[in-house]
Amino acid sequence: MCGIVGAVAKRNITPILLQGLKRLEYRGYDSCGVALHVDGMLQRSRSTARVAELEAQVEKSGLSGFTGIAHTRWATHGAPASHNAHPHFSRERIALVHNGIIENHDELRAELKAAGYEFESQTDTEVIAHLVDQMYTGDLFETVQQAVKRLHGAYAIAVFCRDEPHRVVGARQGSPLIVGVGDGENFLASDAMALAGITDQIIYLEEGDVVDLQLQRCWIVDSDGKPADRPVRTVHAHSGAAELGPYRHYMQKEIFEQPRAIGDTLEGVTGIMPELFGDKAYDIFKKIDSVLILACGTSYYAGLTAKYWLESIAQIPVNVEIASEYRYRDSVPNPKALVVTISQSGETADTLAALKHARSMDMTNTLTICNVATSAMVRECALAYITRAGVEVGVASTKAFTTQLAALFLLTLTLAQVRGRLSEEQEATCLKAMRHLPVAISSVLALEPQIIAWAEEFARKENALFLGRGMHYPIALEGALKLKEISYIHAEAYPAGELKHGPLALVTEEMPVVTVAPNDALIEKLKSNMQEVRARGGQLYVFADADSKIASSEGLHVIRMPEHYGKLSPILHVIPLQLLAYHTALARGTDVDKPRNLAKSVTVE
Ligand code: HGA
Repeated sequence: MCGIVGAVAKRNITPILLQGLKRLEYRGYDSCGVALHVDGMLQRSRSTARVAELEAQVEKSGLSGFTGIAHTRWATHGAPASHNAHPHFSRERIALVHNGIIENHDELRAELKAAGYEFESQTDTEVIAHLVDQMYTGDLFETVQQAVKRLHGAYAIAVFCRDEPHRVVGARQGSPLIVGVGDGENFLASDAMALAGITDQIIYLEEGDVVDLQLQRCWIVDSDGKPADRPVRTVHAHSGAAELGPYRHYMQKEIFEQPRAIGDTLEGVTGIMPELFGDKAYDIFKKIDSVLILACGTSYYAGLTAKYWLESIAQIPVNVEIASEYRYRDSVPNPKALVVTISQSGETADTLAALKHARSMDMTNTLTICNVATSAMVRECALAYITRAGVEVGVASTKAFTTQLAALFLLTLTLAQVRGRLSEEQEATCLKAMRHLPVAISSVLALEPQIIAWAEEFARKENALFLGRGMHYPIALEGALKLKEISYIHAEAYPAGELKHGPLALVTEEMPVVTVAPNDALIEKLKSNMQEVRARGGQLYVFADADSKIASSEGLHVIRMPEHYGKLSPILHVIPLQLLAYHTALARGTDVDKPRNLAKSVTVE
């Protein structure tokens, strides 16, 4: 979601800005643009198509320069149209890009209109551009420091001025922004990946920081205007998304990468040791009395699955909360809780805010599970476990989810051990099962041809129900989310026991009901729920374990998974649901990797 790149150099920076935008494309966007300082003037090019189109447009116009900014936009205020695309200009003097939401934009717009400013867009961003122009003192760095004090909400901005060539000013509050330090040139970007191959010397700006980028200067002040000494880190970012190889879409590739991703995530786990989560992990794990998991979307479902594991294996009470709810509701803080945030990018705005909210209430035992070692969440938490899924390009998360589950299972075992609830024998059995996961997943992936046949049927439907029980209920939720995200079929998930309390009213012969049916202690209960569906003519599509004795019959379609995989079974059972969503979307001809209205790292509230 939204990408920012900025540069000040002695060479033409247009290719650097466009290349940076391409590397940020995986985050999802609906329009893009670039602005440069050209012969004492501001010039820009914007497009509602892909960055490649923008590149062609820029090439045609011959746009080039030494100072500039670029942006991929995921619209929050104003339609995805070229007049709303960034960069925004103010009076041909200020050029600005922004990631985030300015909450007091209405008030500022009214004030600026009264002062004679004309608005070309419906965005909240244009307000900042005019505000900077209105407050301009002749020194952009000084002006931006004052201007951001008027903003309420979240922002990462990059701005330059016609009258100050070789200067770009950046600021962040609630949205990510990094500085890339070069040799006689300096850069800004939403993440280090955008600058891969340009510089690996990265400074992570902190909340409230404002940075002055010039050719030989990279000067940062904090929110009080005091010089801020931020460390320069060497970051070896991958140079963008990997090749597609034999796959048609990144989502398909990422589904098939799961054996490798899980193997990498658990590599180095030779035993259950708190240190896997950080130096202070043992001390923190020893003193906690409960776990509070904060997350959004798919990561929230990973958290829900972990609740079943943690309570049954580690016997510790767990609450799982949707981050955007937790951050705004009155809750009773428990300083003895372990606060666990889960996020693929480690930058998810709601989760980050929920973490800060928890900390502001003295909940300082914090752990994050995330896929980006340099992310804000890792920096903000006392402990971290980095999943090693690799870059996930598809907007619909797959390998990030299963690697989160692997990390959460490891956390469960670790807490169980610290609490004296894990025998050596159990530890050995669990470790063996974890090590075997890549092979077990591969055998589930081999079911793809059978799932494709089901997907042909699903493609003709407009609604679907997903059922699961126990720790497979969150897996049903994830399956329904995958299907709606990329195929746009309305799908809902229920704990199977809830059917009779309402959703059964929806069941007709037209309603496919996907059932996650592992051969666990609840299988007989689940079979009864399936009968309830069949009795109303519903079509059952059941993913059953090989040993669960459920056979296909009229209206009951069965795909057999490998034998029951015990507590780790959710990791296997989500995989056919990912494939079902993928192939259904493919059959419906949707844009699988970039579903409408959605973006990847969700850095706005
Ligand atoms: N609110 C601004 C920027 C949105 C954003 O961060 N996109 O990723 C807009 O709507 O243009």
